[in-house]
Amino acid sequence: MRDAITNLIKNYDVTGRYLDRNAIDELKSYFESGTGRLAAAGVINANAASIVKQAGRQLFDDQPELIRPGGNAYTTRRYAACLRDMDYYLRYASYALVAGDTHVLDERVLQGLRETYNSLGVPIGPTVMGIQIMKGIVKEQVAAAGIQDTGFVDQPFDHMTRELSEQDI
Ligand SMILES: CCC1=C(C)/C(=C/C2=NC(=C\c3[nH]c(/C=C4\NC(=O)[C@H](C)[C@H]4CC)c(C)c3CCC(=O)O)/C(CCC(=O)O)=C2C)NC1=O
Repeated sequence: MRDAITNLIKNYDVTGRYLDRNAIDELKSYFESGTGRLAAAGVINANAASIVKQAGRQLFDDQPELIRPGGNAYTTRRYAACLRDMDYYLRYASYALVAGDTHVLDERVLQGLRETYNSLGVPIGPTVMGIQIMKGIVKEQVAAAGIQDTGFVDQPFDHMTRELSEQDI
């Protein structure tokens, strides 16, 4: 697992450099967004169950065929598996937000996921929609917690979206 600081130090150490102006600027921006990152983790922790529930409801309202016979989230077991996956995405997004780095997502969530989904017929498009709906909800709640610039919240959700959407070669 990596975070913004260890990642930066590793990059400088590889080439034996002192932390230069760029490094300091990068660290500054990480520390300046620290309050927001902690607020986001707090908001997610306090509301995880309702965020997942609300996002699931919105997703199935938009894509009702998912929960009809023949849909991938049809049957109680698969419906629950779908919401559980959303909960994984949210929890790991909160880790990545605090770390300021998406490495934890690559390592713990995304590795092999597309292959698993393809073999089970879990549709990627609606999964990505669910991730983006959660991003929107978290951003609203972070803004409501008094954080003005919520742009940093996008990073983990957009990273998972990009990596999941990437086409097989
Ligand atoms: C922490 C990292 C981690 C992830 C990400 C993860 C995902 C994951 N989701 C799975 C299944 C599943 N995932 C879904 C999800 C959905 N179906 C839909 O139609 C929706 C679009 C979507 C919800 C948004 C469903 C329905 C299954 C069960 C599929 C089946 O068994 O047929 C499976 C197969 C094994 C199982 O059922 O538990 C894995 C490994 N597991 C992990 O350990």
